[in-house]
Amino acid sequence: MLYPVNNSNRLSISLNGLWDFAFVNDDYNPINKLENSTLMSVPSSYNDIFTTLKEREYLGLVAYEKELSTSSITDGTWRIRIGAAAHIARCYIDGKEVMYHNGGFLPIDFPVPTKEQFRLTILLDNRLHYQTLPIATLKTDNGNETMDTHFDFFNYAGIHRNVFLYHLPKDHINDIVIKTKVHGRATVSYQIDTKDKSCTIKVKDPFGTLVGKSIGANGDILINDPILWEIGKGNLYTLCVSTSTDYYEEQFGIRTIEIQEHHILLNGKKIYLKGFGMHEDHITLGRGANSALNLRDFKLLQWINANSFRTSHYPYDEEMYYLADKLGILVINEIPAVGMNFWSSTAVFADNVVNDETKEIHMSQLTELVNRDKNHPSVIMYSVANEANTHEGGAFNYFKDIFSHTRSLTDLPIMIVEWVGAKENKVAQLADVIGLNRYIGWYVNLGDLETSRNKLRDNLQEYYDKFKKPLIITEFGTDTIAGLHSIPSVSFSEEYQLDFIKLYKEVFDSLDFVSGEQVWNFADFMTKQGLTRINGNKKGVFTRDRQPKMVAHFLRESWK
Ligand code: BDP
Repeated sequence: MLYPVNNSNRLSISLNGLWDFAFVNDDYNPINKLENSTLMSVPSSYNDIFTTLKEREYLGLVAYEKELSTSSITDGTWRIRIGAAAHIARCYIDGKEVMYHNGGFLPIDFPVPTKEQFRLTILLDNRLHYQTLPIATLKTDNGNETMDTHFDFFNYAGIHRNVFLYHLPKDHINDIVIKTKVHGRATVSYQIDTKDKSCTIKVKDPFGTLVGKSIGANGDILINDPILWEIGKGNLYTLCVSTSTDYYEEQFGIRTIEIQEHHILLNGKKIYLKGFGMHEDHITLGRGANSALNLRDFKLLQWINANSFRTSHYPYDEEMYYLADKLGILVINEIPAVGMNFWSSTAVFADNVVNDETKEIHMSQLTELVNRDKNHPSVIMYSVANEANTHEGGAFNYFKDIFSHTRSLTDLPIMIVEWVGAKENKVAQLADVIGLNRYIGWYVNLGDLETSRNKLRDNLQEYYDKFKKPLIITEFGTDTIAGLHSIPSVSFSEEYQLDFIKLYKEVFDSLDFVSGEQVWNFADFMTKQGLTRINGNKKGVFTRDRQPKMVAHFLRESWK
């Protein structure tokens, strides 16, 4: 489905704001209007709005409710679109279930009736298990249901992204797929999913000048002297589609991505990624989307001279990709396959754990992700998992299918982000690019940066020697308390973060097969309570309120 817009043929109404909200039991049936409700802001996580731990760390179902009317336009179709709601959603119209969705980071889109008045209920379950992404273990402790999340971020829940009630004309355009090739000139191949096979297509260049035209639902348009999409130059073309009943404008960029030996090429030229793994994480809002905060993050990415980020560990709000398109920032787009690792000897890839059913969910979320983001020039590769137990026997068969499914969806390179050593790794040969997370000098050899230097170099070299693929160091960093200074530099101080990152950069600079460095993390972020997490993970180069730590100034200079 296309993103809701307003134009002469389409109407889109924001449903953001205050909704009725309640914590409800597992047997809750929305047949009647929600009782004893409170107000909840949409979009936001509900967790940090409340003042008791019971509500913040609640496990189970919540209900959101709103009265709506769609009788102002009686022809065509009305739909609801929720950018994302965590994690398992059931949507009801006047108490009748109309939509089920498993996947808290991807859109939910469904038709609603044309009616004077109806009640929309969204029932959300924040319980994760082995057949969800991310993975978690549900168990009973002292008679209470509890959940072990095997990932390092707070399990925020709620309606996290924009909600629209939108109207589409009869025989509307369902989808637009755009692919580009560059050969001196550029070929823009398009596919329009519409009944009107004689639709009109126009292409406008980044200045709004008409540069190509065509008729028909599929075709190629040749562009002379294309203005390429480049790092720092978000040159965007627009494909304007008119059918007998509908109109839609979709932006795209002209650029190529290739892997050549151990290099990543953008428009035929070798690139080196500089940037971060990020999180959607803010004070009070939790994982709720907000344009001001999104923009602030991009201003900081530009300030620090970063050219890229990974959507660790889940697909982000669509506005983030739109901003990356506009500003020429490269995105590694990650699916929420995180937590496939129990940090113990218990097998993850096994019958009753991460199994064929999990694989189906994993694949269907990849389909939804590529479908959503296929036309964004900023997306240069997909990451199919973060730190899965790829040394396990069962991991190869699982990921063989995940990779071949992803290849059937996209021509872009596919990455897997690894923690296991090269020797034990049974999966990385399936990838085009390997992401490596390394914490030598932090989780091991803490405080001993000299030993860490050699270990890190050997570690990366082993990866390259075995797989001969481009390597991006997708995570490296230290927990750092803003304002804590120490001479000599010791763990948790701003000096130690600086020394650690300097050392890693020296090692990367000496190895030709390293194609990028993404510091962990862009900003401090909330996690579950834990002995090594003092009010969250403090590996940010920026604080949670987006102010620089000392290392930010060093990165800004060296990424110039
Ligand atoms: C890696 C994870 C990341 C964590 C990070 C850390 O990929 O999600 O936050 O380590 O420990 O294992 O800070």
